[in-house]
Amino acid sequence: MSKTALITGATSGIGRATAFEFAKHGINLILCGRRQERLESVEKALSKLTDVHTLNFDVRDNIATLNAISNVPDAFKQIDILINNAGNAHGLDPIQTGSIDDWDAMMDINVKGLLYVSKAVIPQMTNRKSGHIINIGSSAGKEVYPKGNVYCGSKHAVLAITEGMRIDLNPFGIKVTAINPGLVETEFSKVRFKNDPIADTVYKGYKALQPEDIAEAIYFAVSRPPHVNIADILMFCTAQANSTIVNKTGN
Ligand code: NDP
Ligand code: 8X3
Repeated sequence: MSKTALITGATSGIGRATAFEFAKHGINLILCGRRQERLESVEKALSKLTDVHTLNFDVRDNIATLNAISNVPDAFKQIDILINNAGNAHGLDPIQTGSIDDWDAMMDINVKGLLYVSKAVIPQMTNRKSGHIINIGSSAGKEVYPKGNVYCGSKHAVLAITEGMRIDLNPFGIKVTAINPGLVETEFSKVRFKNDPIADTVYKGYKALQPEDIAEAIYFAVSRPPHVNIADILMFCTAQANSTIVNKTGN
């Protein structure tokens, strides 16, 4: 029987690429996001390959999250794989001048949103004693960089929560994985810099990771045999050595 995956943030970037990768392998999909027209276009593209259901909710809204996930059609009720991917950086400012709205957005979406979605999905996994949760962390969850303060804090929290999940869900045989990319060319910088043209310079002068590179690593993790759990992957493009060293002397 085909597995079903719920992917948050499936309207763009890493989540969207993961939806395409999973569809190639016949995994049924529950695709989540807030931009309805994007949800519809991904559904249209992928429903030729697999069964797709879309859910439009904001992960910051605990009640909307629980309602949406509880009310999926019967054919999608068993969620085997949860990809907690929705998230962004908002702003890149020193701590002394950072915006409280940006801080709220990052903690509410990247941390609390991940918890709300997990809370809605985990009970059925513990009941069945099976499942796989993949949290999209970041190299920013392993290393703090200048002006990264709260975004890095949110991703450090994602990694701590991932480890906590792996411990608490161990008796239930549930796999828990963190995938931690460095720079990936998505809409991430457009969101971080609020559509300022500076976003266009972030991926210039080198070849950044592409969302499909992360999607392949995610599929690798979910396609291991039952006794293998990929606990943690840190991925950089070749030009990136760590959070602050990127060789931008290419084209
Ligand atoms: P994108 O901006 O391309 O995608 C972000 C996704 O998150 C969108 O689908 C968006 O959907 C969704 N999202 C954002 N806010 C909310 C919300 N409040 N409720 C529901 N969905 C939301 O960025 P990426 O693909 O790059 O980011 C995906 C994840 O990868 C994030 O967790 C990010 O921190 C992480 N990451 C990114 C890296 C990068 O360099 N790009 C590197 C390391 C980690 P919609 O707007 O339709 O709701
Ligand atoms: C995204 C990568 O370096 O912009 O998590 O924080 S970085």
